[in-house]
Amino acid sequence: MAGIGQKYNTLFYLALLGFVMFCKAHANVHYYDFVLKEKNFTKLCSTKSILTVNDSFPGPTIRVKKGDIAFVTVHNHGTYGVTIHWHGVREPRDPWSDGPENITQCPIPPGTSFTQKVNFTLEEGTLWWHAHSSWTRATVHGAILILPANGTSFPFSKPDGQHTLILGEWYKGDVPQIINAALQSGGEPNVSDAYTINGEPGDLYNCSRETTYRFRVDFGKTYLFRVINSVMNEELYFGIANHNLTIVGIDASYTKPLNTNFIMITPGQTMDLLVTANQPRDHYYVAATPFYDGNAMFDNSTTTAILQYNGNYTPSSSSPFPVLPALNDSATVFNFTRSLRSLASQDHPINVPTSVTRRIYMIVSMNELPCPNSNCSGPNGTRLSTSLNNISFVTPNIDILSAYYWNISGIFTEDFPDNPPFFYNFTGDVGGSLLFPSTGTRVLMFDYNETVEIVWQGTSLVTAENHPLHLHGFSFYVVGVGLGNFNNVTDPQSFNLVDPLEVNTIGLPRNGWIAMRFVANNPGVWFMHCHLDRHTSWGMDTVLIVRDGGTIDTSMVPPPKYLPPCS
Ligand SMILES: *[C@@H]1O[C@H](CO)[C@@H](O)[C@H](O)[C@H]1NC(C)=O
Ligand SMILES: *[C@@H]1O[C@H](CO)[C@@H](O)[C@H](O)[C@H]1NC(C)=O
Ligand SMILES: *[C@@H]1O[C@H](CO)[C@@H](O)[C@H](O)[C@H]1NC(C)=O
Ligand SMILES: *[C@@H]1O[C@H](CO)[C@@H](O)[C@H](O)[C@H]1NC(C)=O
Ligand SMILES: *[C@@H]1O[C@H](CO)[C@@H](O)[C@H](O)[C@H]1NC(C)=O
Ligand SMILES: *[C@@H]1O[C@H](CO)[C@@H](O)[C@H](O)[C@H]1NC(C)=O
Ligand SMILES: *[C@@H]1O[C@H](CO)[C@@H](O)[C@H](O)[C@H]1NC(C)=O
Ligand SMILES: *[C@@H]1O[C@H](CO)[C@@H](O)[C@H](O)[C@H]1NC(C)=O
Ligand SMILES: *[C@@H]1O[C@H](CO)[C@@H](O)[C@H](O)[C@H]1NC(C)=O
Ligand SMILES: *[C@@H]1O[C@H](CO)[C@@H](O)[C@H](O)[C@H]1NC(C)=O
Ligand SMILES: *[C@@H]1O[C@H](CO)[C@@H](O)[C@H](O)[C@H]1NC(C)=O
Ligand SMILES: *[C@@H]1O[C@H](CO)[C@@H](O)[C@H](O)[C@H]1NC(C)=O
Ligand SMILES: [Cu+2]
Repeated sequence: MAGIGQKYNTLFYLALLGFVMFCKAHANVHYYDFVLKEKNFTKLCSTKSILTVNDSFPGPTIRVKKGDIAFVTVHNHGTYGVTIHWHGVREPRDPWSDGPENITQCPIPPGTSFTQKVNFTLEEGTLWWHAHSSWTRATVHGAILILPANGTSFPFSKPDGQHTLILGEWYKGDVPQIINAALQSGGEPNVSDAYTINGEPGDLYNCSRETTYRFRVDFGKTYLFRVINSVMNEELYFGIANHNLTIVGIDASYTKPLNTNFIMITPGQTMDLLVTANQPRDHYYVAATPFYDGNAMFDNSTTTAILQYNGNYTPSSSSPFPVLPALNDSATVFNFTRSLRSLASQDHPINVPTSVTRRIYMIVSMNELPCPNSNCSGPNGTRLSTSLNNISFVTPNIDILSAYYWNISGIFTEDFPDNPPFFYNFTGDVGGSLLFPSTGTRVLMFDYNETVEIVWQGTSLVTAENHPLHLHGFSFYVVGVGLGNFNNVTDPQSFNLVDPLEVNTIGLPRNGWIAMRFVANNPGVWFMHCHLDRHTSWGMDTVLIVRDGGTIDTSMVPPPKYLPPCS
């Protein structure tokens, strides 16, 4: 008997070993070192030192396959503390590696290093990484390309080539100083001096013609363009002259192909586009310019690159330019957002919750805070502010994750409300005392596995405008989008539960609403915020805490041995 038992034991362990090796074979591990340091760049006729990763702007690309793991060690050779975030990577059960400053970790002090584990099990497509401290992400960001796992392929014909296209911007001033000055004055921060494509402003600005970025293509071939909007404060239109764009993925989730001649991409979003080089051999402008429907200050310039066909020919004396919608064409953008659908195929199924156990209605507002002597630079001498459910978020000095894990009291309260404190005509002609929010560090608590619906409702306080809302730790389904006030009886009747878009960031229409759903099955501490950084800085943020589910597989992993200290 013992012999048979031993034999079975041996077989069992051999099978287990085989299984472990099989798993190992399918999870490649990558190691990256990111060296944060200052580097001088000359753009727009002047030289300026910016914080970079490895001297490059944009920073290095992370290239993995679905199922891989990356360990990234950030070495801070700069002069102030910084954190890095893996935007759109859900990091199952592991908020310790997510990165937002004082939400999941304190900043990495100069002269020290911190290693984060990035788990690419759930996403496939294009994402990006960026600093998540003050406004350092303006120069500290790069692409993440997650290719299909071995033995699988794109849900479309394999493209002949790929191009990564990062929309960024250039500030002549020092970026952290710009937001610090605005927070002191209470007014608006200075806007950028140029937008950029892969770090280059293009030839519509002074002193940048020679360095304009060129995407080279062969006639007849089809390219996958992976577009990332890393801009701080503006949503952008993007197009390529005389060429159609076919959207096939957004935020590392495949979509039904949508043929269009422009896209509107918000800060935080990524879009994968197929472009066929089917036009006469020539040079064609690639351009991005803002979509803005509010009334704050913004950078109203246009960045360009060139789509350049290979071959021997004389290019036209003036290259064709893309036709993009008007600056404030909210109606066209609304239609665009509504036209996007997830692929929802057998190979790429969706899993949208059909019943909801937790309904949250959240108003998204611009606000004002009173200023002593009414001499701040905001409207009527106030200080500009923002809020979610009328609470302007106050960032603590100890990260919320540590405070939650080690039961440190006095850092946050677990009472972010599921509804606005009072109802009014959110999109009406409102003002007065409604302009002034409360302040606090109040978080939303969830039990493991709750099925959640959040309706984000824009308001017209101070200035109504589109807000790109972003959630860490999850992707969510956009089941409804509309204008005016959300009607909780009639609007749910037209929700799309068949093929809703699955994203991590979505533009909430000006004076409109978005209904989104997800399952709270990722235990941890997750930041939710507007991806316009001035709004984040003013308090358009909150935190979701998902409690452990009672088993190891449904609980947060333990903290790493070393975490950057809070001071
Ligand atoms: C995928 O295939 C490549 C090339 O054959 C190999 O180097 C790699 O280890 C494989 N990756 C996984 C995760 O199996
Ligand atoms: C960054 O630079 C360091 C030191 O020069 C190097 O070891 C590392 O491989 C570089 N990282 C990337 C992602 O290129
Ligand atoms: C950038 O250039 C300035 C002026 O030329 C110089 O003082 C500074 O040391 C340089 N900084 C770096 C990081 O190279
Ligand atoms: C990555 O996430 C998957 C899915 O949750 C999990 O099974 C796996 O253990 C994680 N890998 C690592 C190295 O943490
Ligand atoms: C763009 O798409 C439209 C509509 O499908 C089509 O008629 C047109 O030929 C396409 N243009 C190019 C340049 O492919
Ligand atoms: C933005 O620039 C365009 C031209 O590039 C101009 O027509 C428009 O009036 C400007 N809009 C604002 C609000 O400055
Ligand atoms: C709405 O978007 C769809 C898909 O892009 C497009 O075909 C249609 O022309 C748009 N309609 C309007 C009124 O813009
Ligand atoms: C984060 O906390 C540190 C102290 O641990 C503090 O110096 C820093 O200003 C805080 N950051 C923010 C954005 O509040
Ligand atoms: C809310 O205000 C808007 C704009 O003034 C108005 O069109 C709408 O009728 C109002 N809605 C209600 C329910 O009063
Ligand atoms: C979470 O929900 C899934 C799907 O309904 C279910 O299979 C699982 O058992 C639930 N887990 C817990 C811990 O409740
Ligand atoms: C500024 O004050 C005026 C007069 O009290 C008021 O009508 C207006 O709504 C205020 N505007 C803002 C944006 O606070
Ligand atoms: C529906 O909205 C009304 C206000 O318009 C609110 O009083 C009511 O509580 C809401 N019902 C639900 C189920 O959220
Ligand atoms: Cu916003």
